[in-house]
Amino acid sequence: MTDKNDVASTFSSVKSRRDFLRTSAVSVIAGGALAACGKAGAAPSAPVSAAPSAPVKVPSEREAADAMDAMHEAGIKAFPAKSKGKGNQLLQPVMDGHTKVYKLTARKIQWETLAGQSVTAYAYNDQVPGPQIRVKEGDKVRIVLKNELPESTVIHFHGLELPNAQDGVPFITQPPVKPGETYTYEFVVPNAGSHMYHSHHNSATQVSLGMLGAFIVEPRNPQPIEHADVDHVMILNDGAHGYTFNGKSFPATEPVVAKLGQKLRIRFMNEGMMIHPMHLHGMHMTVIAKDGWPQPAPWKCDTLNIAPGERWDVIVNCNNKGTWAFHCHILQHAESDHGMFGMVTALIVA
Ligand SMILES: [Cu+2]
Repeated sequence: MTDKNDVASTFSSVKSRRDFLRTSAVSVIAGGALAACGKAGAAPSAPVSAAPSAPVKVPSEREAADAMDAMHEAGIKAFPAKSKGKGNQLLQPVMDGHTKVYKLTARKIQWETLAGQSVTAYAYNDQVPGPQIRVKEGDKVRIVLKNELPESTVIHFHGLELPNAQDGVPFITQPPVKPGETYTYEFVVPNAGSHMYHSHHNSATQVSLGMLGAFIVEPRNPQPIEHADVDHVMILNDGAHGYTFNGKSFPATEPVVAKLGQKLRIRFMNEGMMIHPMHLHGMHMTVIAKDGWPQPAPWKCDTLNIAPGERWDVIVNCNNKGTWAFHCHILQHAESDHGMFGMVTALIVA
């Protein structure tokens, strides 16, 4: 049962949803995501010890419920909210003979995870995630990294089975790329699949701040099951920027959109440091590949755990019309008493 004190404390913790979203990212950095969602962390700017000069009106249970519901509704109504900057944009190569040349500049920028909520980011080409590199098995590629960060960095091509010298690990395969320096990687693209590129230097900080991107290798001979009408890359992160999909937090996350009857391919990639069981409402997912490798037999699920470093490719037959919630099922990553935030988006089948 809820007594009057509980109702009063719930109501007093219900500051604005905007205040909550502003404080939640900071709390995640401090490792206190739970606190951000709970009453203690929701309103750090409101000292509880301040003595009110006027008597406080204790709201009714119904008033408290209405106040909470209004914030939940506001979050949903705001989706998909506009914010500055879009990551994971396809990067077109410059051709040098038969070699595809991709230029990546690492720079410190300000990045919006939500409208009006700027965070410090380390970004490739001013995007979080960095631009999407999409090549074919057997392509010759050259990646030119220019480091404009205030610290050294490198690029590791996560999942690609490269010659050792191109593996991008400081003091194992190469020296760190110092601020102001440029470093070139060059290789023939080996194994197909949904891969990633990211920093492998001071990586808990640098990857958390945005030094990451999708490196997708299309196979020369695709399997019939992987033909899809819509191809959606979803990069999960949970570091300095809070809980994000493709560098954005709900309600600024991008919806996944497909037409009724279409086949949707989702490429989940986890660049964070926590597991995220991704749950889709309304339709199941057919898992076709793990870390770029085709599964011996496709299998079905509606909740798929994506561990740090993993990539999972799934196909969704979009046969159920509607707007379907699509979120991480560690609920503290997705919802609080202030409404949905972080790792939430929707699959819209129209
Ligand atoms: Cu999660």
